[in-house]
Amino acid sequence: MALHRSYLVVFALISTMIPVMTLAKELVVGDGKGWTINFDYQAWAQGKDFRVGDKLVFNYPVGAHTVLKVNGTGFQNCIKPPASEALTSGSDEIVLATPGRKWYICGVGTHCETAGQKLFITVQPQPSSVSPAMAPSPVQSNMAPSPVQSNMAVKDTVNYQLFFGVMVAVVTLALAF
Ligand SMILES: [Cu+2]
Repeated sequence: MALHRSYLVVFALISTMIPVMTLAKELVVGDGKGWTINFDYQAWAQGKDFRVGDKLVFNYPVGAHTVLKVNGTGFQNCIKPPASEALTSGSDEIVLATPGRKWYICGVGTHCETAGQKLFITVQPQPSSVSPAMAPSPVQSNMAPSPVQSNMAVKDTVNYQLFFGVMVAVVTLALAF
């Protein structure tokens, strides 16, 4: 009986963790076009949900382009940081570690200036990974999404997924005890 209960607890914890883990996405910049010239990266970024923990992937033929992280001024005026800072692998992965605005440009030739090879995104904070096992009261006392999502102004399916995971965990815990 005690064993049965601990299985339920473990299941509750896992069902909370799975949606949190699947929240991290891999975003291939430019999709099939990759990181290239004469592509509208602002249009590509439009409407996409960039979250802390997500990964950007820049795909391009080695030597054809580079990836440079710059600030807003660098983005506006295509100011290249030292070449030593460039990513050059042809399949560069950048994990979005902090929320806020991020700017990337190509450092080759005048790709940034004349061919629009620049990307600007705004990274949203990762939804707080509230564990109902650790803090059951705010989730159970109020079934509205607000206690879990109070610091987010988002209504995307990912958050519903997280909320669903929390609900499953709460119900499972309720059955266990
Ligand atoms: Cu380039």
